[in-house]
Amino acid sequence: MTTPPVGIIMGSQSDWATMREAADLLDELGIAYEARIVSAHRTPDRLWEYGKTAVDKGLQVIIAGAGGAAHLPGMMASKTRVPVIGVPVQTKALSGVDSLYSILQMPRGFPVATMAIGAPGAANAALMAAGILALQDSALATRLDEWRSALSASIPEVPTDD
Ligand code: RP5
Repeated sequence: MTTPPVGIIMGSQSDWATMREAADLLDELGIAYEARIVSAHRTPDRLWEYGKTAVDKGLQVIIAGAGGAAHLPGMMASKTRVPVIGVPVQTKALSGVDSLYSILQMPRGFPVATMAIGAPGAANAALMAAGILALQDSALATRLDEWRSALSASIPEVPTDD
């Protein structure tokens, strides 16, 4: 079985409601992915194994979502040179600001491309992954350009009262 180019990983089943936004957008753009629960705190060995094998498996982008003390994206970035896009999942206690700060402020040397908090961030993570893959895939580049044009075309120029 060949590995898809994108890995979507998340700290918990509870993150899937958010991370599905990324999966749905990858589906829309015709990009294959795998989705896995890989927790930095609860399954550290799984995290280590996923990061250790990412390059050899052929993953090209990893989208990592987590909430709270969200160490998953940063730890994954420390374990593989595959680009990691971080999605701060919105938490109840601190509205996702905890997740955002946990993911965003990486030390020099191990970057995580950090998206917005919650569902918009997950969707943008998919679009960011698509942009990276489109550099080497002209058919995908065309699909992404069309997707962006359709979004622009859907925005009305004049506001209405309803
Ligand atoms: C993090 O803790 C997960 O990424 C999740 O966002 C948060 C809460 O997890 P659950 O208690 O819902 O499993 O590790």
